[in-house]
Amino acid sequence: MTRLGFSDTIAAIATAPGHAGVGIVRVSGPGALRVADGLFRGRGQPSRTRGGRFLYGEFVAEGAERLDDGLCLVFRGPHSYTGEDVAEFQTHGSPAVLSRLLARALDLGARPARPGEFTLRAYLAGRLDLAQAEAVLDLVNAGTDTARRQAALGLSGALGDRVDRIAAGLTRTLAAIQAMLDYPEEGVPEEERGVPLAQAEADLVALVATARAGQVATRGARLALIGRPNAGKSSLLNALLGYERSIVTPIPGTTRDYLEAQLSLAGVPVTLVDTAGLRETADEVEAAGVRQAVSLAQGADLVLALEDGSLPRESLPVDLPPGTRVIRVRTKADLSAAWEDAGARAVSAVTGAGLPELREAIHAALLGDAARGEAWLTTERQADAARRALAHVQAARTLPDDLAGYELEEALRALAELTGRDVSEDVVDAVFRNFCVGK
Ligand SMILES: Nc1nc2c(ncn2[C@@H]2O[C@H](COP(=O)(O)OP(=O)(O)OP(=O)(O)O)[C@@H](O)[C@H]2O)c(=O)[nH]1
Ligand SMILES: [Mg+2]
Repeated sequence: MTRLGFSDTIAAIATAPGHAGVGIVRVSGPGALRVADGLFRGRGQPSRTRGGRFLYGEFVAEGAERLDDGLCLVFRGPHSYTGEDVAEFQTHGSPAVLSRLLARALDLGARPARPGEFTLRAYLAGRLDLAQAEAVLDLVNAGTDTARRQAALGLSGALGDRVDRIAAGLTRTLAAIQAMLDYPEEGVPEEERGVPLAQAEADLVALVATARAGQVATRGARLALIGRPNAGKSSLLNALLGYERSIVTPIPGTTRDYLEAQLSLAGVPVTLVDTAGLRETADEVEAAGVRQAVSLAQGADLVLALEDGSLPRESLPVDLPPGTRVIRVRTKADLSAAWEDAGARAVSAVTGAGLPELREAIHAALLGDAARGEAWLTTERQADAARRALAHVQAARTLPDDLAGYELEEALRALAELTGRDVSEDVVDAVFRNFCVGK
């Protein structure tokens, strides 16, 4: 990495745009405390204050114009978020005050920070690994408790630890293989190769399985309700939401345009999508709705396939891509059942019977493979690296020692990418591009 040892000092408004009780301008870099000296007047001088302290006083612009009063927090590198000297100015949360304060900091020699640049500096200073930096972003964006919990785990370094444990096992096996390459007639003993590699494979399979849950927890899931006309899709959507969002009538073909509604299912943000009933139709408008329904189902994280339980069963006229997760639902369970199927959950939108179980089944289908309390993969970048590591370990298990050694080196490289110890600048840039300015 070529960007270590920054000579420039960066500044940004760290709080969200708009009016609030408190607003924060953050400055980091070798000149941070000099900038603070230039715009803060209080009982002490920031550059003469010990790290981890705060001063009360006022912020002044050029010509000694008083902008606001507030706090100046002083952090000294390496004991700061970025690892550099950092000053944070807490004022009243007024966009007018904050923009003047930032302008003054720039006058005094700071430059505007790019998105995520504070966290980038923390990463480059070795204070966070790349997975932790991504967890910072996940935490900032967390809208639900599940997302917050996973981000906090990621930020604690739990994901890096989990990956490091796997890497440590692979490294030991690689060392054993390399030590034996000079004595090929002996071969690496099973307990130093076969056994640990089987363990590493199992650990990686479990890790890869968390990717789906991690992405669902942080970004939410799309859940499409499909079925024939009058199957009860709109009624079930309303029942899950607890209010009348979608129009329900006894006329088949009521829903045409699809419709979305947000729901939090035990801390997971879910977008429910109600769709037009699937059938052959000469009505051009309805046919367009049916085409949309099929593509919505194909793009959903989970499909609820509804069939009317009060009528003879007919198969669903739709092909879903292999691997699509489907929960089958037998609707109208308050009426006498025309068919039974252990694979379909009986639900009544009228009485609410079966709804709690359906909610649980949805939650389990979305998060099922990942255990609570463990660090999950939360970005596609992480998932991709973990999948590649798994493929190399699987290859290594089947190959002779010399070739297995090569595969293990590749697996270790993929794991190092996951935690960001071995990544190109492009990857790092791509990660931090998603951040907001000031973080
Ligand atoms: N008894 C009973 N009737 C239901 C239930 N769910 C839906 N219905 C009735 O079934 C009819 C169709 O319900 P909708 O929710 O509009 O069905 P849909 O699948 O959205 O239909 P389209 O939008 O036309 O595709 C309405 O008359 C509902 O009152 C249920 O659980 N029990
Ligand atoms: Mg409908």
